[in-house]
Amino acid sequence: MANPNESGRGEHEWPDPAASKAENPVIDAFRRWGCLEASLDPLGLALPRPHPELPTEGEAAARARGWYCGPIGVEFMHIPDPARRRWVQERMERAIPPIDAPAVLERLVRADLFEEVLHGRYPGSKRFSLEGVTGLIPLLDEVLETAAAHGLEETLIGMSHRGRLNVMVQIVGRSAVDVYAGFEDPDPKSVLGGGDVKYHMGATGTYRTKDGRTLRVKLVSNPSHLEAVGPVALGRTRARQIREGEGARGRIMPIVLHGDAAFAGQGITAEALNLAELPGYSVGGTIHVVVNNQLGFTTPDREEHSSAFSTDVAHRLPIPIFHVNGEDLPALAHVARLAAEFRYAFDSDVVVDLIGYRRHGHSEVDDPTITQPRMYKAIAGHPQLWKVFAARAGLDAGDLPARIRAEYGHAQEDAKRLGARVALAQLSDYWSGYTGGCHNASYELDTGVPLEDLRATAEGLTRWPADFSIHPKVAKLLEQRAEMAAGSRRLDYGMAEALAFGSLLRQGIPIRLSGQDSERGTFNQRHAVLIDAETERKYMPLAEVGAGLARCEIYNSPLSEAAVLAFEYGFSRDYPEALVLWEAQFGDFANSAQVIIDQFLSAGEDKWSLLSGLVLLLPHGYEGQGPEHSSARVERFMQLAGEDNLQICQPSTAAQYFHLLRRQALRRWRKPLVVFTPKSMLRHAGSSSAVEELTAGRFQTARLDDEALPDARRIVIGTGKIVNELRAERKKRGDTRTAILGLEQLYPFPLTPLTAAIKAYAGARELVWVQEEPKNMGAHFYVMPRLRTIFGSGVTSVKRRASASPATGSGKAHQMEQQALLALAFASWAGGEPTV
Ligand SMILES: Cc1ncc(C[n+]2csc(CCOP(=O)(O)OP(=O)(O)O)c2C)c(N)n1
Repeated sequence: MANPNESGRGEHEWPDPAASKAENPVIDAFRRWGCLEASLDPLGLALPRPHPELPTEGEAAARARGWYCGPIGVEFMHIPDPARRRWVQERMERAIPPIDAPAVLERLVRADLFEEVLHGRYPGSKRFSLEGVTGLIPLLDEVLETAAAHGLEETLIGMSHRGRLNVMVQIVGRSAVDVYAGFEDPDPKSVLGGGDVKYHMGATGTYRTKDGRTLRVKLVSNPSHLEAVGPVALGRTRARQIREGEGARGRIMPIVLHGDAAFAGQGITAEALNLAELPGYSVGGTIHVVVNNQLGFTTPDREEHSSAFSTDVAHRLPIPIFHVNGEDLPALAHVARLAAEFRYAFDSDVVVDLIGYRRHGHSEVDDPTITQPRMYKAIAGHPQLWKVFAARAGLDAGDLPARIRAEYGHAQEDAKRLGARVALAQLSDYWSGYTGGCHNASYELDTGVPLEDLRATAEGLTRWPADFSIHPKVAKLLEQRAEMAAGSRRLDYGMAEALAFGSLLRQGIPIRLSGQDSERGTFNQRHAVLIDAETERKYMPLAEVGAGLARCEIYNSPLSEAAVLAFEYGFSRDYPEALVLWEAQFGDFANSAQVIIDQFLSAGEDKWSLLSGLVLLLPHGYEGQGPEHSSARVERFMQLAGEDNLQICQPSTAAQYFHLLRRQALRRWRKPLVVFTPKSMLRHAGSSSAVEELTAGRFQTARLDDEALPDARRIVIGTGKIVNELRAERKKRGDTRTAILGLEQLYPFPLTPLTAAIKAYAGARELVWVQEEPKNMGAHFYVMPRLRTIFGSGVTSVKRRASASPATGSGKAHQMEQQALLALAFASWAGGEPTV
């Protein structure tokens, strides 16, 4: 069931205070600063940074230097919990264990030669080679082996371009033939205008541990926008863990790989790290690996971050950060083991900074000697990692390289003959009942709920436990909600939403909603989670609306948009049966998550054939609250609309909102739904509904006029709040010649019902589109040609004049504009296009 009481930050036990007492100050200094003098750069170009507090003389210093300034540098003294610090310390202050050198050598040969064969066979192709950091493969091997020993059964990997193809083969378990086939680019006609480049595609497969266990591996589809995929992987993991139930955090673990420049530079990294310990988002710890080649395209790391390491952003968490020389294989394996052990010991994130170099240019078509001549001179004389390792370990690779080179060579020839694209990712079974593609009328269904069920739901929604001290204002609100269900008061949006959620939970459909202040609701409208007035204990009425309910999770999110929306998108990807919603505080703030909207929600199906039924609740409407609290940027969503990729709706009544939410959950068509939600209209009489409107019917994509106006000469069409304002204005004017229609679904455009609604007014000579937004915003550009198709030349529009900013900052100016807008909407004029 919902878990508002789940423990979060600040609940750690610190069992042994004695462990934090001051020890030998010399050793302590190395624990704190030793990483700065560690020997981390395989090229030997990045000099250690001598620290004044690190003594150079003495037995204790020599011992501590051996532990903390060798091939591993660790940052852990910022962790407040002495038990965690001691855990790291104990494992650092001993010798690095030996490794199975022949086995590691084979893995390195495979990783290096996979790239070498690609380089030879597809010269000039971009592949974002792993060479220089091929130690990543044995590192991941060790993480997976260690985690498997702790019960891991599945991992979800989020990563960008660097080494992705190599990881697909060595870790995800896809065949080299499948991956090389991407370079052949066969059957281009099948992906005209769609698909994605090969180093962004997702993949699923199986990893085999040395003792014969198999792990499911899911490599998450990734857009070019660096770091965006990390929180998507976390949301997917959380969904998979919930599906699996008890103990699943041990069985399913995410691994997120980062580039050094991107980890330091992208804001979403900080947002995503911040999710680690929050009850609504935690996944029992993520293994982060920074695949650090000391460069970001042409830019050296000293120009990428102000801090000594690219990983400093991770200091925000009480977790260890291990830096390791990427060519020291025993050290690398040790760090990988420690990372996985730490995750399992403390349910915690952990960061490994794997430091290597980049053998070629950023992509293989780029010449790096132009910008890093010194570094690339060193790289030119630096052998591949497998050769370095074989020499150091005193191993003779024998015919292994020749065999593996031949193996990959044959794979490439097979790929050439294949002549077809290979689907590297398979959807999980739970997607089998759902469909994407273009809309089909057969997907539609009635979404009403019998009155008895609504009343039973409402009963659960409006009571609270005997020992719960309810805030008097909330008690009053719940009383009013009870009246709404009883039929003695009209329903508002808050109750319509609660009844939609409650009725779905009773039907076995899980709900997950997160957003800033979403438990109470920014506009004091939701009250999905009640707070005890004495103890601040949380109580969620939705969890009490019946027996055997589906799971309900409603969370206040942290004050982030990009990572939280990415997380919820990820969650929706692995929970198609659930209604998953993300709410922006005000619609404008969704801007901060635009990458996720563009790259995943809008384009995910086109690029990767992946569906999502995520709902975005975006408060929208012009109410004199200023430029950043007015517009959810309708225009941006309209511009993204194509191939029925999204649903974009603005329900203007409580009942419409109820049916829209239920439609989203009950249909088998899974498409993201963008809902422009009201603010002042939340409790407005004009948008209220009778409870009976919830008992039958479905969401109306075009809202008809409540008044019969058979002689209407004009039709005014709008969407959202303005429709209610137009109706009030019509009443004030005693106008009987103007019919008012609401466009409740902007996309997919409801051509058939809207045409029927318009054609019903046979005497209408004018059709006027009215919007609150300026001419260059809102749905104007999108709607006008469509209305002309239906109505012909008599279509005009009323809107604010084109503007650089969405709205005025003055409440009074807003009122003047709004009055002018309504006046123009009712002024009969022909041809011109007045603006306010
Ligand atoms: C948000 C974003 N900005 C810019 C780019 C263009 N870009 C692609 S890779 C790259 C360099 C990334 O460096 P790093 O994170 O260190 O990874 P590396 O390629 O070195 O492995 C850049 C700037 C991008 N893909 N995404």
